[in-house]
Amino acid sequence: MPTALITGITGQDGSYLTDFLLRQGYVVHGLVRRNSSISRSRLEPLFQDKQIYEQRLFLHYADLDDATTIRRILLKTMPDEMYHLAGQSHVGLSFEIPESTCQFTAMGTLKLLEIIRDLEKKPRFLHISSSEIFGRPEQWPQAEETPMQPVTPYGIAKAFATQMVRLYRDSFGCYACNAICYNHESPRRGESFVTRKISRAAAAISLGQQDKVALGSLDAKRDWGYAPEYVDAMWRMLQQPEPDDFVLATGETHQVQDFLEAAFQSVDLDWRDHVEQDSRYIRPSDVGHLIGDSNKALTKLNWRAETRLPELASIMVRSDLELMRGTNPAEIAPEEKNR
Ligand code: G4F
Repeated sequence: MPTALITGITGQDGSYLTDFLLRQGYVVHGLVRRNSSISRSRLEPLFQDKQIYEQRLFLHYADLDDATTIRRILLKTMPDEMYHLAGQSHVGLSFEIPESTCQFTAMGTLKLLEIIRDLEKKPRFLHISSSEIFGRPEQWPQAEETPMQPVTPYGIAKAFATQMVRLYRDSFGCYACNAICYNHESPRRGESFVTRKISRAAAAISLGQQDKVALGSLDAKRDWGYAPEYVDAMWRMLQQPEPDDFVLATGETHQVQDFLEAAFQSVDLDWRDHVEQDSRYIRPSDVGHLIGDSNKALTKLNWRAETRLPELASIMVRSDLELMRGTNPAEIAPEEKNR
């Protein structure tokens, strides 16, 4: 059986990737932080499955800055593929904690690359990069070769990690790739990200549990896709004969306001009656017009994002409605604070 190791296995992408790889017949090992109080609820259904947990799915404690432990786990598990999804992923928060963001997102990736460089049996390595590396680009849409111009601490950390992956590929012969992901959302998205904040609010308001939601900039634009489709592309990347970088995006951008409109419309509400603007959610600096060009992924991976914004918003609201009514145990909300 092929074996994969995932950092960040408890997150949105980590949990979808685990589902995907288990369906493909993999043995999956996941790293979890030792001192973490993070909910593992996204993996809960798998823990309950006796055919899966501790048969084909194993968790190991390791912090990203604990190189000795990670090396030991890699030597023990000898994965064929390694998916590096872990890191501080909240862009707004990265302005408040820039040092630890860089510590985990930038240096954490470099430490993994250093460990892999020394291994006799090197796993194929995938780093989840981000559209944030393009910052305020001068080229639309952005493709793999678009210059990096990050404007947030998170984007700068991701740019460092992305460039290191390229260096280890080109200079040390590692099979190392960057999935340059644009925003990808789902019912498993953390509650502090804008789409999930909106889908939860639309559901709660329609059930009469809440009346208002406080948001920051409504005209910010993003290229939003559906997360389960993106983990499929991540896997396809590691099946290629040669390592390479790929942009994963829908090729469409929308404003936060468009997502609001679609989410509230799906429960017959007018968002204008329920949204308050709150300057606490406005960032010191935000990216420019980000829109991804995934033509290379289409040509080489035969992958394209299928789900578009109105459907995405309605999937998320429907799931939150079921969660709040207690009829959707499979998509248990992570305990994350609203920011
Ligand atoms: O949902 P967001 O926090 O996502 P953001 O900053 O684009 O980052 C996400 O996508 C990146 C690209 O894939 C990833 F690299 C990153 O790890 C993360 O997954 O914010 C989206 C936009 C921003 O412009 C923000 O200013 O929504 C705006 N916004 C407006 N009101 C808000 C809010 N964002 C948040 N989180 N909360 C609000 O109340």
